[in-house]
Amino acid sequence: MWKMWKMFESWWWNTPNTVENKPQLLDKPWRPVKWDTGTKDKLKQSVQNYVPTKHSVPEARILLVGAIGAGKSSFFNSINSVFRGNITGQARAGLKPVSQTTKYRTYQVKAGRDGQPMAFLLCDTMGVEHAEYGGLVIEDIDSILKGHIQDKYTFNPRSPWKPVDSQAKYQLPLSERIHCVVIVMDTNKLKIVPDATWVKLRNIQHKVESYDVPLLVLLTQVDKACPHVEKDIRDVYHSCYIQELINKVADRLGIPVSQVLPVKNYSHEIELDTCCDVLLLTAMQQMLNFADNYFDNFNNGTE
Ligand SMILES: Nc1nc2c(ncn2[C@@H]2O[C@H](COP(=O)(O)OP(=O)(O)OP(=O)(O)O)[C@@H](O)[C@H]2O)c(=O)[nH]1
Ligand SMILES: [Mg+2]
Repeated sequence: MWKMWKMFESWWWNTPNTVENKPQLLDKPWRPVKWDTGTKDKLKQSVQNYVPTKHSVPEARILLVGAIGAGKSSFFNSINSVFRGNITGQARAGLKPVSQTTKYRTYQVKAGRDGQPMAFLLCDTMGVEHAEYGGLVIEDIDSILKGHIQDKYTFNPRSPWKPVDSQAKYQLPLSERIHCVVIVMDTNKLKIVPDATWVKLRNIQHKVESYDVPLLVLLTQVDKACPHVEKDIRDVYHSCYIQELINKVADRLGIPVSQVLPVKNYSHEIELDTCCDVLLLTAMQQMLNFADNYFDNFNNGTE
């Protein structure tokens, strides 16, 4: 039975529904987006004005997790770039056989070069690997979610963070815990994610759900996944292929399609692009909305 299921799963992933396997374009986008500077400015302002709905929490903590090279660090760099007004590279990004990011980083983003830090942190992690003792391990995810792991902590997959006795007894305040988790996935590699990595991602998902923390999926590198989108990012919601991948990821993780957000991070560019910014800011806005949904659970006087 298990073997048959695996065969079906492999067929399902590898068979595009598109005619002659060529990515086709829909006449009407399945998610309407306005790609003008007015939309970008409105989104920017909204993210800039964001204040968590829970007064005891000064900033929403958004955790980025996912396989090596998925684009976690690049997403922070991209959001930082949008607000800085030029391309930035504070977080080291790049493709390596092992995770480029080895430290836990809780990045602030300022509203402009000389602006104030905004009311959210993007928490970047080491990549998840398929090898049993490689990459970010579930024990460390648990400690991050609870707020125990501090900025600049160096991950050691063979020796996850351990609380000292007094730390184990007490729950940290809501402000120090994670308020929204984002699984970052490279759109191009979805079909070749090893089973062992899927198992790890599902374990992370179950852990996150067990703490009632909202979960989103960020599909990066959509530019490389579809030639139409590579030519014009505005075709992202016209591309049948991207739509199909989004549906499949949502299905596979058992989450609504609305919780899967495609983006193109800045990678080789030296200038910002309004359309890329619109997608990036829409994703950022959704992360903050979801963090607020988490705070809603505590608004009856608890915490
Ligand atoms: N074309 C394109 N390249 C991207 C995009 N996002 C990331 N990249 C590239 O993909 C590579 C990996 O990106 P990173 O941001 O380092 O990925 P990561 O998830 O932080 O990886 P680890 O820290 O190793 O786990 C880099 O070379 C990026 O420039 C994207 O949306 N489009
Ligand atoms: Mg990284």
